[in-house]
Amino acid sequence: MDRIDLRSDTVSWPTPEMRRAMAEAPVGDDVFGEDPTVNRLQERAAERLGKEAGLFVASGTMGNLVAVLAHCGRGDEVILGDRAHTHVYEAGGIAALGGVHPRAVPVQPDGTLPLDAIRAAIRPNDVHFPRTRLIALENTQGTVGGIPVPKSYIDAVGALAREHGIKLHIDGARIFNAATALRCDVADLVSAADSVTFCLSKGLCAPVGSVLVGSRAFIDEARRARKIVGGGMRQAGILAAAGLIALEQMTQRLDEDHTNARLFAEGLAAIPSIEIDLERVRTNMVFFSLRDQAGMSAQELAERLKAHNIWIMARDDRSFRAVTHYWIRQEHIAQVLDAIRKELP
Ligand code: TLP
Repeated sequence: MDRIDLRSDTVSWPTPEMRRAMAEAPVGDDVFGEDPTVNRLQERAAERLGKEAGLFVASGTMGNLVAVLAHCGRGDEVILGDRAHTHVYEAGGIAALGGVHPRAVPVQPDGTLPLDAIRAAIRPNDVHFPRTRLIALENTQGTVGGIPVPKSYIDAVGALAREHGIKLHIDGARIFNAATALRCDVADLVSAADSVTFCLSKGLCAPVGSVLVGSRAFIDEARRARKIVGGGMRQAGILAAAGLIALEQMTQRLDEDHTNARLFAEGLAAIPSIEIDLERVRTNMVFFSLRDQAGMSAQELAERLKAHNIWIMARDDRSFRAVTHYWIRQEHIAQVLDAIRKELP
């Protein structure tokens, strides 16, 4: 990449190997189900996550949207986190396009939704209420710092959902980061979920795309929902070819991103005008903030760092989120720390 870009892992460029695979990918018409590369990606993704079938979609947002459309009808309700990506950053798509009512429960600092709060939010069968059809979790939970949510919790939510005849969806945009940090098998981690979306285009470096996995019957429904939102693509094997490398190879190296995030966090902790909780750096995200003595706003520091060819995202006046990925190497971390030390008192 041509800059040190820590704003997100979504900024990561495809690798040279991906570009080659894209150029050479066998293709067909995927709306006819005839693209061999898309079909292979979908099969491999389903296998890897321990589900029956997969569906290649244009983005994480589309994966979550078609999952909700496939699980719920108009007027149904989904219980989800008040700081979940689907609730906050997906333009209200589930309500706008699906007529699905969101019931938000507070996300805890550990990325979970309290079980009691979920239980209390499940509607009784009463004509006054929407029907609770779905619980949606996020793993890793981005807004609280990329915190991985453990299998024991997901299993407990799964049991609660089953008890009430409700489905469980996981927005696993960074599920491989979660599995890496928790040192567990990804299929085992999501075994209680009926459906999972994961992104190929974040830390896994593919240029475009996510995969939604679940039962064969669910994926058939999701395919219809994808068509409705205009997500039926044609020779999408060009994109899926990069996705296969993302899935097979890039999922194996995420530890490196987590190590770099930790290195960065430890370096920041040694700078007096920076406040950071090292305990909360668990995957590839580093949340930190400026103390008063920094004498400048987060936006101002972000602006100054651009002169060092470093891009970083201010969350508000004081705080930042930095995200490591394939294109951020150990030497870049040292450069960024140097630049911050130069700019801060
Ligand atoms: N997240 C982006 C921004 O939209 C905030 C980022 O930079 O982190 N689920 C989760 C947990 C996500 O973090 C994101 C993207 C999505 C879904 C949506 O994925 P895309 O951008 O592919 O629609």
